[in-house]
Amino acid sequence: MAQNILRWVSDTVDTFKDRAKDTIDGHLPNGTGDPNRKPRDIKPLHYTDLLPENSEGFPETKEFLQSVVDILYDFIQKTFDRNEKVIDFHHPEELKRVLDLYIPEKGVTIEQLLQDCSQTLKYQVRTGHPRYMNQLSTGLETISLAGEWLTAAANTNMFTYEIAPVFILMEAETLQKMREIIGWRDHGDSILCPGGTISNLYAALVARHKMFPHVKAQGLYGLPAPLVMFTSEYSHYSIMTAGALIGLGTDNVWEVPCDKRGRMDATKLEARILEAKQKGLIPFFVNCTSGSTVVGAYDPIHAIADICRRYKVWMHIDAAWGGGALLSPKLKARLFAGVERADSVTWNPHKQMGVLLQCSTIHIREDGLLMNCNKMCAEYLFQQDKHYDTSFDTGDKVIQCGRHNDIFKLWLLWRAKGDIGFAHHVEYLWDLTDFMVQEIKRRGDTFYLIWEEPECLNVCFWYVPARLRQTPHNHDREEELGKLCPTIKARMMEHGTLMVCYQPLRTTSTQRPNFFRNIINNQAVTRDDVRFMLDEIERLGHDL
Ligand code: ABU
Repeated sequence: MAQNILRWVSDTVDTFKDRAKDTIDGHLPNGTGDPNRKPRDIKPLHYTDLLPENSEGFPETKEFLQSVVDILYDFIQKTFDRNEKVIDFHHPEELKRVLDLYIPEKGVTIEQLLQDCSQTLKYQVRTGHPRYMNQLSTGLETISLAGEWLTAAANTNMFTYEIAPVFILMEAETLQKMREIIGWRDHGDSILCPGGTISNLYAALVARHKMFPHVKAQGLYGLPAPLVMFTSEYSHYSIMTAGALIGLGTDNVWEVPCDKRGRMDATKLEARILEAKQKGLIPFFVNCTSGSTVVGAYDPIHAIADICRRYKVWMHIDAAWGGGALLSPKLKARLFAGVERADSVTWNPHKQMGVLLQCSTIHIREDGLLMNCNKMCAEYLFQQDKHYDTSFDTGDKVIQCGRHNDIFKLWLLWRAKGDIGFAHHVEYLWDLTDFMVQEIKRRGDTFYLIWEEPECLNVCFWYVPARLRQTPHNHDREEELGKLCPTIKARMMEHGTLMVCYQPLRTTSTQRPNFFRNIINNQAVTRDDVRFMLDEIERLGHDL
């Protein structure tokens, strides 16, 4: 018995030795099966029949992925088809009944998985549809989509050159180009982030590190006085988030009133900075918004930069939304004069540049700050004695460890369009927005434009039903018009024909009830779509 066991162990060891030798010699395992073999019917198969579980399963794996891609093609085709709905809306409880979300004990078949993929896209909002104008990120750029597919297949992490050599170089090249557009030719540092909120958080972290580097080790305990940040009342809430996350508290993020067009009032900024100083607080950070989320306003860069310089305060520009205008020389001159004076800039290619989600960047004027602020020198990952130039390892600049590859879909789209194509891309959006404004004006008292000359792609308005058209425009009328927005929006979604966002705008100095904010940020949108959108709102709201 003991001898049998010994022989079995010895035979098994020999087998493994042979396999190891064959593998080294390149004989075994035998690749991924015969790629020319006709695949079996994949419907009844399971994941165990595909790679990586089945090393001979390449033909079936390919067949499965082809079937998924066919489902994606169908979704893409419907996305751009104006006869198809933007959304097949169901309330959550109803949708739960329609979908099969249960995760079973025993895995389902490939056929079921393909059905799951179809069902998932059937009920997904078509955010690339020319009648989807709901959010700041809309559209479906084909080239960027291809980039995202490739990225998923490469499935790498962006922390070291060691495991993402091509993508790391691509990222460095593209971010340098973006800094050059900002106006920082030979200096600065940047990184791709998981969204504008995180980009803005980096700005606040780095600004504080520049002023009080010892906070990194000692926390807030060593500060001589509380720090204060300033931002316009219409800025994005992520500045508040940054204040909370870096330990200042939202009470120490001071809002600055805006002028009638929604731009930060620079005189009031200065007054607020002086007020903070008088109270013994330390002003350290001003956020200047370029393209505010609801209004689409561009704060006055030069005026704010002068004040920041005077009081030695870090100047950040949140151009997460409005940054696309940097790509058009004429829009840049109009909206971004002085951008190079900023200490940091957030710019989200997943917004006006149409890059697939997510793709956000933060740019810092002073090189080395990002690294010094965030590095933790984890030796298991960022070994300094690697055989290549480790300055290409970006992972220690960031506050996350694992970082998604967001560069390829941006780089590929920029390669496709070139600078000229991107200038046309953003100018087309501005032209179409201008057309929308003219079209609203042409329709007389059917619509009420809140900002008559939008600076960005945000068009804010009310639909005015016949019964209110002769009423003088005052607070009561605005309240009444505001009440109609949720009903019209609900009808848009139930009919599935259109999606436009609505919201109130309430700050210390503004009390505006609900109104529509339309965003044209999709190359598929045409003048006819703009006309359709206004006609459709009239149709959906005429009886209210
Ligand atoms: N991060 C701001 C996005 C808001 C919007 O799409 O409306």
